[in-house]
Amino acid sequence: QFLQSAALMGLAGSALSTRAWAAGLKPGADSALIVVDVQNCFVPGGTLPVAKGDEVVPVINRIAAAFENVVVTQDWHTQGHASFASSYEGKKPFESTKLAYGQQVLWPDHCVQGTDDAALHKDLKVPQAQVILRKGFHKHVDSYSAFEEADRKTATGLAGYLKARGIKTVYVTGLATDFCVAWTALDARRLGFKTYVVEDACRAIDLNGSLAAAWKQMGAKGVKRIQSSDIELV
Ligand code: VGL
Ligand code: ZN
Repeated sequence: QFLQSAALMGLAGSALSTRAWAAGLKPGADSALIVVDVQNCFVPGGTLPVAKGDEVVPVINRIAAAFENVVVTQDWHTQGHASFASSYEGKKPFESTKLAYGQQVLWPDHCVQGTDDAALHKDLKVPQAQVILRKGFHKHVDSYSAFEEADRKTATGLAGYLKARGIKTVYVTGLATDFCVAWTALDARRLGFKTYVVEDACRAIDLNGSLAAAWKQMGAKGVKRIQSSDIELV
């Protein structure tokens, strides 16, 4: 009897340890979930739809239960924004151009302030969210990152907010993996936060290999790639 159950436990133990190295992550009071740009513009039917972007919603709703601290972001552009192809003669969406602060991908008009397109997805359920941070509202500067605008000078204030709240670890989710999620995660790491990206709680645009490049860069900079099943739900 004893030997039999010991053998069973051994088997179960090794099966578990080979299955998920990161399993059992327990976000505490010093962790925050960052929900990036889960807005109508970025799901099918929106102005800059990310393939299967709506699929992140149930995953985020499920893991949010494990977090006391939640930050939600919204891409929040002016009309005629510098990131819109329509702002330039002869430019088409998904081309790029050189702006004062560097190379800028040009997008279809999207997430214009106050429009239904810029509203959060109606099924996103994170009632405990404490801050909704809007970004990209300076007409001449884009902001993929929730921490710092594309000029790499203008802070959004999120790092100060999180540090003042005692947050040490962030879990980044949302849209799109290879743009706003990746830039947010890279800045979080650079600014001293332990940083996880929850892969199945994100979907990507994948423009000219941007998804593989984003994972490569995040890996090199110490951003950890996890799955929602690695987080212990209470
Ligand atoms: C995003 C492109 C343009 C994003 C925002 O949320 O990833 N991508 N604006
Ligand atoms: Zn944008």
